Amino acid sequence: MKYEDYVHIGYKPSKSDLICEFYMEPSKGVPLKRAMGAIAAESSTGTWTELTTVKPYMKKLAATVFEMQKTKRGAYIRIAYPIELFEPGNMPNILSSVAGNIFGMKDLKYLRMEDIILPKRIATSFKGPKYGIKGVRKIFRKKTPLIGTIVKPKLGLKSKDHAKVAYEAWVGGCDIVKDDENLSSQSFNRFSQRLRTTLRYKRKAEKETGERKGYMINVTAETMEMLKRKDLVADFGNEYIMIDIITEGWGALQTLRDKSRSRVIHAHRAGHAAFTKIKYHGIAMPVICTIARTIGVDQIHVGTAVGKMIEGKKEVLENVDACKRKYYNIKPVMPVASGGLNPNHVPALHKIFGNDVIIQMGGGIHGHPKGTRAGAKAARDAIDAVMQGIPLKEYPSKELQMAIKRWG
Ligand code: RUB
Ligand code: CA
Repeated sequence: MKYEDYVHIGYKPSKSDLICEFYMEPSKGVPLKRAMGAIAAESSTGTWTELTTVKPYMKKLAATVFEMQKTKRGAYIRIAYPIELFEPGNMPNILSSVAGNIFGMKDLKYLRMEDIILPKRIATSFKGPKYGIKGVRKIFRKKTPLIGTIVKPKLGLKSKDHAKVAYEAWVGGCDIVKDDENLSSQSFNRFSQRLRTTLRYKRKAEKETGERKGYMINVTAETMEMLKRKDLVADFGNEYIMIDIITEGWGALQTLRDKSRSRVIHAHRAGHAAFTKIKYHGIAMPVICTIARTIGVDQIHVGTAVGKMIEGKKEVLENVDACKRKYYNIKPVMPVASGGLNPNHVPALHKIFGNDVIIQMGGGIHGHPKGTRAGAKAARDAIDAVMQGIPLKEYPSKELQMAIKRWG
């Protein structure tokens, strides 16, 4: 089959097909049909030349470009992939096909995967989230947005000081405290020491506040080491683990989910923008959300629309949709808004996300003029104000008013 033979606009995909949506621009001088066909061919059964080794029974394995919407420079296309092309329960395998070599082909100037729809048999061959939105809510017994913080400075604090910052945040009003994405087991703050000390302070904070508190400790490491850390977290009875899904890799994330029977998995997406940021090339964030959801994370960073990261409201809502849209019996994932946030952002965030969100503030809590505890109180008060329909400026909280003055 030639590249062009993989294009059949109007073809009706079967219910069991895996569907991908791409934006593509052909390179100069390459006909659109050839370029579209190249994507389907190279991500399924084809290559640059016709082969002598093809068997008649393989014909039904070819992917098909079945929809095309031209744009000024290229087209949005949809490709149907027969389910037999993939090994169920093997995400690296699936992505090596549909998000692999095709990004580097000369015939294409740009290619961006916009969406992926896995057929039921493939999607449900993965574990999916154990907790998801409902499960997370149950832990904290709360219906409002949850408030979290990242211990800052992100690197450098010794274990004891890290734990004390966490404690201050919890007693100030945070539900959740998390490690930063690049904190693992550096010499100044070893994993096991941090776990032990921070959990001691967590229990103290729970006792003093009468509330459930969460500690999302970062287990990101080489796979076997990561699993050891996950086990240690379980031995200490902590429900949460956090992982950097992009740098850890999809195979290792699957291993973590498979081996982790009852930890809540928080997914940090550090590095995603290397392929999600450019609008005409790479992989869009909703695809990342869908893959992570399929494998089974319970929470994932989706952008803020109002903070320091690049995504606007439209993109954030697309990410949230991928976390929450109907997806067979796979649970919705709790969206996390994080990056450059402070208490002033809470009303806008609530408008965008509704109640199903974890709002994380790092600098926006530890940068409060009166310190972490006051910063956490300001953040918590901002949530309370919004839930009561009171404008932040009118809410009787000196900590919140200071935060408004500082960043408003
Ligand atoms: C935020 C922070 C996170 C960002 C990453 O700290 O440390 O790593 O959330 O971005 P601060 P994203 O609150 O001080 O900005 O959530 O968009 O992946
Ligand atoms: Ca960070």
